[in-house]
Amino acid sequence: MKAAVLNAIGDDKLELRDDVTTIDPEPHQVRIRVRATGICHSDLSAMNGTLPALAPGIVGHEGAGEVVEVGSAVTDLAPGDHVVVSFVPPCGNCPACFRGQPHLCGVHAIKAFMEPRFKAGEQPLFGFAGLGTFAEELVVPREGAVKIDDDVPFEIAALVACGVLTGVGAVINTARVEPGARVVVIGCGGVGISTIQGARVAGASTIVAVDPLVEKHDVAKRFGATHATTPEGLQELNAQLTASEGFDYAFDVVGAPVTIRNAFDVARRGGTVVVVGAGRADQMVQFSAQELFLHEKRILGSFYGSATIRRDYRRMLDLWKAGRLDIEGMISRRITLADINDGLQALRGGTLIRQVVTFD
Ligand code: CXF
Ligand code: ZN
Repeated sequence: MKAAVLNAIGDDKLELRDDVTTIDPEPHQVRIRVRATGICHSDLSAMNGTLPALAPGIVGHEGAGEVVEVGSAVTDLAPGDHVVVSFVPPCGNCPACFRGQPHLCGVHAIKAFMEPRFKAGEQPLFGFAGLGTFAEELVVPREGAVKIDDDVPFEIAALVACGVLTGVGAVINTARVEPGARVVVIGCGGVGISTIQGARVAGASTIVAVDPLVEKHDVAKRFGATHATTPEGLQELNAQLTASEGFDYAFDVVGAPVTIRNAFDVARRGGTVVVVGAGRADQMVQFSAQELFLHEKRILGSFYGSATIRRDYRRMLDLWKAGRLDIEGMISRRITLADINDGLQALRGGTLIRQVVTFD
């Protein structure tokens, strides 16, 4: 099959090959034919070493497709089923799953990260985040494939797999934003736009979008932002909209020390700072010992929208069906796998929300 291979961390291009195969599914695994995958910023972060990834391997972690083969122990999925694939398949049987935090389950995710499930000739290939959707097929644990209705377009389902759920989930699951809240969202990529949409769905009264690229400001407003500014203009908007008291909720959707610190600074005393952006392991953010207790701001990490995937994929698709989440509008461009390097380069340019790779 065809796949785009990352030969070494640090490469800025993927190698298109047509001699890649998957392993045969084990009893509890399923083989999926990928029908659509989004190109997420985290794929670039895997390639450039910001996020942990093993090479040679296949990146891509935001996908949907069709089941083509099920392992001998899988009784509740069948060839032909349409599924969203997840980079955190919950095992259902560990402390994180038992306490109701299945998005923090490491059982399948760690195994999948370390265990190559592809080969190019005899060379084993890893899958980024345990997936590797820049390939025509992949093998995942049964818990990592969630059945959806046949009438949902694969490109819509693909975006739900990462960007949409990460952003909307940060608002409704992690932060639990309440109607009337004043919200600021720093960073307007695919996850940032989804965070803005989540805030709109949650009934926020004020949604300020912050991005250095002014081209993004009108885009953010299309998805529900009530105001938009560059980082330099944020203090002035804070003065205008909150009398400088600060926002109830400040979302960092960049993952850089400066943007996390800005989010902290524009949250009100007693407000909530949510770190959604996927930052580097070696970058530090500073807070003074005094400001942490004195201002009683709550700093929450948000991983994968604090999602329970079997509940939340359906919730996202129900909101989309009801016209309350605009997922089509997030698709800036459709390409094929042959153009993946062009797609990655375009994403580095910064102005696109989501590009979707479709497969026939
Ligand atoms: C990432 C987080 C780290 C694993 C892959 C996905 N989240 C969003 O892109
Ligand atoms: Zn992603």
